[in-house]
Amino acid sequence: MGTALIYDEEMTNYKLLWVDPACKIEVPERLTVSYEALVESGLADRCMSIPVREATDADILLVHSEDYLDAVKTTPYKTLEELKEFTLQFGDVYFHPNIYHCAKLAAGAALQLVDSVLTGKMRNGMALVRPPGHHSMCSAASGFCVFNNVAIAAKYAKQKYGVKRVLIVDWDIHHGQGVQYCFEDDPSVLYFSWHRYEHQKYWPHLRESDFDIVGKEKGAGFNINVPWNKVGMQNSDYLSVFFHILLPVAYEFSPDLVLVCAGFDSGIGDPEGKMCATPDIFAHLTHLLMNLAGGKVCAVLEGGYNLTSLAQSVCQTVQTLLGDPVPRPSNLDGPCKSALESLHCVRSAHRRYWSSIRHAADLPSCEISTKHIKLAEDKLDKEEEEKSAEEEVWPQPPKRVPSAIRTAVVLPEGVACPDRCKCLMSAEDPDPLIANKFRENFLKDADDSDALTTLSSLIALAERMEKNEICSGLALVRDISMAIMCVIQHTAAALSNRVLVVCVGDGKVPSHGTDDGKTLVVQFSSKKSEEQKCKYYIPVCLKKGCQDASGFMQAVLGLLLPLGYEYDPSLVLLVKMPDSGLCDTVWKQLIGLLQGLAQGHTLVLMQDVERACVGPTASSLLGDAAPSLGQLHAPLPEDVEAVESLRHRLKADWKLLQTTAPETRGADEH
Ligand code: Q6P
Ligand code: ZN
Repeated sequence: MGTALIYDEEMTNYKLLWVDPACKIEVPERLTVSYEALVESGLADRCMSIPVREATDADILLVHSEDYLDAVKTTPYKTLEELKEFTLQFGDVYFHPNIYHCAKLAAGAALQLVDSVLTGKMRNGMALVRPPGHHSMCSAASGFCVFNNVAIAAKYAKQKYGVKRVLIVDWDIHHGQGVQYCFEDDPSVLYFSWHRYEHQKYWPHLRESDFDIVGKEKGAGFNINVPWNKVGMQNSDYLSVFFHILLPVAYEFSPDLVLVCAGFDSGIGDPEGKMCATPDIFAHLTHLLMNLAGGKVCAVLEGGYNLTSLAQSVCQTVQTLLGDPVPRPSNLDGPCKSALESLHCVRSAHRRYWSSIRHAADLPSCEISTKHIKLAEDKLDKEEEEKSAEEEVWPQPPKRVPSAIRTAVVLPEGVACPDRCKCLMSAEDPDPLIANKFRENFLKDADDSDALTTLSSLIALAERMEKNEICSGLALVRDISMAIMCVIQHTAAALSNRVLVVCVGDGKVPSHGTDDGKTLVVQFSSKKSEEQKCKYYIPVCLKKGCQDASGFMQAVLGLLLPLGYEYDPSLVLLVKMPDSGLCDTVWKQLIGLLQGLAQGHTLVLMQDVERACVGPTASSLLGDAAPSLGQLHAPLPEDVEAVESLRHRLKADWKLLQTTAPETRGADEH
C-alpha cells in the first residue's frame, strides 16, 4: 500500500489580475515549485499518481450554501470589473474567470485522496491544490479560499464511508475559521488548529480563534484552538503542542481518518507566518500522526508563501508519508515563554473535556485570558516585528537517504525470518577480536557458542545501523541484561553517540549509575522501584505496568517522547522484558512513535521465548502503521499521579516536559 499524490497543472491556471498587496503572495508558482521539487527529488515517482476530478454540486453542497455556489458559478462569465466587484464582498481573496474550475478540482482532489485511502487502495497521500480551502465558509470566500476542500472531504468521508470520527489537523499558520464554523457543534469531527494570533491583532482578527472557543453543544471540546501570540515560534514550540495537547487528545478521540490542512506558512521564511520552524519539523508532525487511524492520513495543501521553504516542507511531508525514516529533530531547546502560556491556556480550557489532560493546571484566575499578557508586552512586540522582517536564512535540509536494508533480525535457530527482513544470524562469522572480548567480559561459560554467536551478530547489527547500512533491527536473546550491556558498551564507545534505552517490564536494567549522559534509560514497570538515582535513569512506575493502554500512552506521549526528542539519541534500544504485559497493538504504537527518533534507528531486544512477538515487531520496524487503539478510557488516577509527579520533577532538566510558563509553575497542578 503506497502513497497517493494528487496534482493537476490545471490548478496553476488562474492568478491575481489586479493590484492587491494582500493577495499578491498567492501565486501559481506555489504549486509548480512544490511539484517540481517532488519530481526532482525522485519522490513523485515513488508515489502513486491519482487523477483529480471536479467536485460535483452535491459534494460542494455538503458544506456550502446553494446561493453561494450559484454565485461562484457566475464568475467565469464576469468581466474584470465585475470580478473585482464580486471579490469586494469578501476578505483577502480574489476571483478569476478560471478559479471556479480550479476550486472544483481542488475540492475534487481532496475527495479523490479520501477515496483512495478509505477504499484501502492507498495507505495515505497528499493533494497539491489551489485554491486552498480552510478559510472559506458556508456562504463566503475568504483568505484565497473558495471552497473548503478539507471540510468537504470530512463530510464526504462520513457520508460515503460511514467514518465515525475524523481528526482535522490544521498546521497552516492561519486559523481555518471556515473549518471551525463547519464543525463547531459536531463531536464526530475534531478540529485542531494552531495559528498566529497576537491577541487578535493578526488576520483574520477573530475573537473566536482564541483558546477558549472549544466548540458548541455536543461539539464542546471538539474544537481546539492554539493561538500563537508571538511570531518566531520554533520546532520546540510546535512539538510541545503535539506532545501535550494534540496527541493525547487525538489518541483518546481515536479517529478513523486524519485529514491535514497542510499549510506550510508555519515554516521558516514565510512572509505571512513569520515563524521559525525548520522544514524538517513537517517530517515529525507528519510522522507523529501516522500511527493514528491505522495510518490513514490525507494531507491537503493550504498556504505556504516562501517558495523555497514551501517546496522543502512539501518534500519532507511526502517523504515521511512514503515511510522513509525521519531526520534527527533539530533545534530543540525547549518552548518559549509565550508558547508555554498558550499551551497552559489551551490545556486548561480543554481539561474538562478530555481525560488525557484532566490533570492539567488551571489558569491562575478564572478571568485570565491570553489577552492579559498583551498589556505588559505591547512594547516588545514592535521590536520583534522589525527583527523578524529581516530575510531569514536556513540550511537546506540534508537529503534523506534511506539505508539499503530497512530491518534486520538476529534470531535463534528455528525461528523463521519475517517477510521483508534481512536475517543476520549464521551468515556472519563472529569477529575473533569481539569474540574474545565477550568471553572475557560477559560469558562465564566459555563454551557457550550459541550465546557468543548471538552477541556478535547483535554487535554486527548495531555497527551496521551506526553506519546507516541498516535502519532498524530486532534480536531475540537469552540474556537480556547481557545483550543490553553489549550494545551500550559498544555504541556509547563512539564519542558523539547517545543511546536512549526504553525498557518495558520489570527486571533489572544494567547501566544506570552511569551519569555521563551517554545513555538515558527510561523503564516502565509495575514495581515501585528504587528512587531515581541520577538524571539519566528514569523509572516510570505504573499500577498495572504496561497493561493499561491509557496510562501507558499518557506516559509515552507526555513523558517518553518529550524526553526522547530533547535527548536526541543516535540509537534507540527498545527492550521488552518477558513479563511486560504489553499487548501487541500498544507495543506497535510504541515502536512507531519511537521511530521519530535517531533517524529510525531502533534496535529491539526481546527474550528468546517471545517468538510470537517477532512478526508484529518486525512489521512495525518496517514502518507499517500501528492499528488504532480505539477510544481510550481515563487513565488510572495512580498512573496520572505517577507520570505527573515525574514530569514536574524532571522539567527543570528537560524543557520539553514543561506545560506552563515558569511563573505559574507548580502553583496549582491537580
Ligand atoms: C492571508 C490573508 C493576511 C494579511 C495580513 C488556506 C491559506 C492561508 C491563507 C492566508 C490568507 N492575508 N498581513 O488558506 O491560510 O494561508
Ligand atoms: Zn495560511
